[in-house]
Amino acid sequence: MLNRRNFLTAAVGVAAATGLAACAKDDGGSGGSGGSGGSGGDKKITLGFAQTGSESGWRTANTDSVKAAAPEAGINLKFSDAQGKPENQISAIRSYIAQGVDVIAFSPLVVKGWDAVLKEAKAKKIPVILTDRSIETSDESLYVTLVGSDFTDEGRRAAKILEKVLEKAGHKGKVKIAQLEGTTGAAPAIERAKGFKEVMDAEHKDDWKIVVSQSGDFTRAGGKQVMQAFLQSNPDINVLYAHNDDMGLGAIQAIEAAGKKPGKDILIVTVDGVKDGFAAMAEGKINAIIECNPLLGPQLMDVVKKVKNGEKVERWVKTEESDFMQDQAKAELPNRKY
Ligand code: GZL
Repeated sequence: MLNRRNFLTAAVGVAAATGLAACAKDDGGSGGSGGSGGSGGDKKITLGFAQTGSESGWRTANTDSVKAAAPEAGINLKFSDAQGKPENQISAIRSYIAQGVDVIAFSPLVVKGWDAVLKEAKAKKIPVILTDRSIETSDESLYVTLVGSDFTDEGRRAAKILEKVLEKAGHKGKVKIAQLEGTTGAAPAIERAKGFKEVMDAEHKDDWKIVVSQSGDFTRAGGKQVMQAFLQSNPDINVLYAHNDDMGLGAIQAIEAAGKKPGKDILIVTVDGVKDGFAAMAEGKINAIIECNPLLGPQLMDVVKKVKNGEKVERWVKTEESDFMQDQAKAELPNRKY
């Protein structure tokens, strides 16, 4: 969600927020965050983390990474699971504010609706870090930084790798694309669709068309259910672009139930790179995967310490990730950590 303009504005925001963190630290005895969470010096930092839920293999790996990295960094972690409900995330953040944690981090389920609760955190001088997903806000000082991927770039990469998949398959004729979108209103869903469309509009105006597009909510069940409907309404689909592996894996079940061959009759590109996605790709059922790294725990803890110590942090700590074609799947599968 951050473009060049936002980035510059945000740099100012960082100064303000970091200043907050710094002055929070300078509060000394009041526990830095204005609560019992821990003042400067050697007292353990307390981090309140509000997770989205457990909707996908990616999310499970992300949760495991955060939970493992906290003790390794000597950080006291309070963790909550919103079970897919933004209102639960807001309640969890309010609870962390009331407990006076030192830092709050969360993966916003959707981009809108966070200003009020983040203003409450700012009023208590508790710095907020976004992990994984970004938000839309008019006040850039409400969070210090985003630790996560560039989803728009992932969408562009998905379209570019689809060009290679079509060439490798010797595809001829029109490309009729079904798109399984992530959770409605979530940054990865908005941005993976946007990046894909950018490339399609610029380079494939005449030969590619997204004939149907709907949210499968990042789950296997959602992907299967929506793909069943796609196949009934658009039986001539020949490409599936799924915003995550889990929806792609659900869609594969629907494609096979319809008597079609996933990876052959319908070429499939997904995003994430979880083990099960690579296993399906090794079986020839997925044609390419755009990696989105969930192992954000260590980076997050490093940023938490810097923010707590009033150090300057980048406005966006981007994660490194690669892209994989089907012929790389077998060799890569043993390396997958999630
Ligand atoms: C992406 C993350 C998305 C994954 C899905 O960073 O927010 O949410 O792509 C997960 O698997 O559910």
